[in-house]
Amino acid sequence: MTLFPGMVEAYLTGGVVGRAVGREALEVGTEDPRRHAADVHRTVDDRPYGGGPGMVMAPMPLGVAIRAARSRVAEGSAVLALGPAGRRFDQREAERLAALPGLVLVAGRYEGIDERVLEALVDEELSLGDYVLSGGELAALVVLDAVARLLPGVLGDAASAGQDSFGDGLLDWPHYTRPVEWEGRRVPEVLQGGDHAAIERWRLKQSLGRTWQRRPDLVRSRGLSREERQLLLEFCAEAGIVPPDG
Ligand code: 9D3
Repeated sequence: MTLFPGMVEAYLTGGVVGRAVGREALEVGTEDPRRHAADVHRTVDDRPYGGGPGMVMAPMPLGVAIRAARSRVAEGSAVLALGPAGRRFDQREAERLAALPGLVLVAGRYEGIDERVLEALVDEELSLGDYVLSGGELAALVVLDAVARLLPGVLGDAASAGQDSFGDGLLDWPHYTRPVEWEGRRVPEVLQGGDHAAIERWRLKQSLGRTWQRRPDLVRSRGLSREERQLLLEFCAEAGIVPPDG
């Protein structure tokens, strides 16, 4: 549900989601509330009760558009509104949504959506984080992308969603390709050899170390096995940084 269906449709012509739509692993449509407006000006917004700046998306025609969208998805689908006051969207939420038969994503514009529409027709509100966007469309596309790549048949064999950052609660290890030396910087020696156990150990150590350096919150909430703790201590000793305590 968007006042800018062209923005959403443009995104669907490329990338992983576009290919998934092309291969019919995924079906996406837009519903424009302006098309359900009753007046000659196709009005979708109005001034806020109580005064103040900006405009509010009015219950009519928004409600009709959401119901039209709902009629196009399977029973058991969720209706989600994207807005700055929503719960923070994350990978766990993406996994939960990917298990549903379908989604209606409601992208707000202006100052927001009339509260009664949220109460009556929306199951939950989602935010991307603590920064200000101009509307919900980009947020809806972010949710669509994160959920779509979890669906069977959307990613190729090579890229498995399970291997990604956050799939196991850790950030990626560093990646390198040719040349072996670029502007004086060399690819780590261990990656140039064929010792696959050593490479696996090095990658896990880098993942643990980078996650501890950049996102200690992820390490704390995930916890570490005995072997992971040992690797992280090694990383911290080599990098001269403070290891986690406990
Ligand atoms: C008056 C204060 N603003 C709230 C922080 C008003 C306002 C700002 C931005 C109202 C709507 C919007 C449009 N934003 C979204 O639709 C949005 C959003 C965002 O701004 N940040 C993070 N996630 C999201 S999801 C949708």
